[in-house]
Amino acid sequence: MKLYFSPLACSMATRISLYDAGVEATYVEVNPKTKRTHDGSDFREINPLGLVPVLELDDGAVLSENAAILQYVAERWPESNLAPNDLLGKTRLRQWLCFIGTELHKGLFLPLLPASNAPEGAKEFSLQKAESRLSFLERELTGKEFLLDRFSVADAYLVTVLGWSVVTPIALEKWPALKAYVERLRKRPSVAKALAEEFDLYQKEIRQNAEPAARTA
Ligand SMILES: N[C@@H](CCC(=O)N[C@@H](CS)C(=O)NCC(=O)O)C(=O)O
Repeated sequence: MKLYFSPLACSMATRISLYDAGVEATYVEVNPKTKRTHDGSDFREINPLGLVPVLELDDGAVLSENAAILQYVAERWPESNLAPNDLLGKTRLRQWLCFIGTELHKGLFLPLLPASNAPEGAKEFSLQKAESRLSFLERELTGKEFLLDRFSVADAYLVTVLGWSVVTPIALEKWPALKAYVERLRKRPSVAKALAEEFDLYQKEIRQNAEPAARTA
């Protein structure tokens, strides 16, 4: 199984989940600027959209989209307890994955990332959503360790996306439960390992692309 990823991108959620589940995989880095892997292959032949994550299974099946891949990992290795088993719990998990993917990842953070080519108006429009989206999340996470009653793939996605705030005008200090959540989750071994590894790769990628900017998400 291969995970196509770019350092510190949303694909880190799958790396965290695989580490948490103790599942072996091959990690194939995609340069977000050139869309090439280390061996020079064009990643767009794997995903024509050029977007990570992509999970390629041993039988050659290619999976894309964070929410789908994360649920695949959780359901393929149920002993990892990365997702609930009951209908309501599964629905709550999907609710969070959709919220993170649409309201936070694409709707809020994407246009604000340094490498985004979103026009100023789009940045301003996104920033206006920060208050409602993050205050909602702040209320949901106050007094809770995780989004659900235990660590799940949704937490792997959320800690990845909230981590991008440092390169945006969003200061998490305004939402103390979110700040504490990120700090707490980053101490989890799977998160700490993924973050340390990808941070190093990210710095190399910046040097390689010769531009001090974060990726376009
Ligand atoms: N809808 C996709 C979006 C994935 C996505 O935005 N990936 C970003 C990294 S966080 C990416 O590959 N960006 C490269 C680009 O936009 O060219 C999903 O949820 O998986």
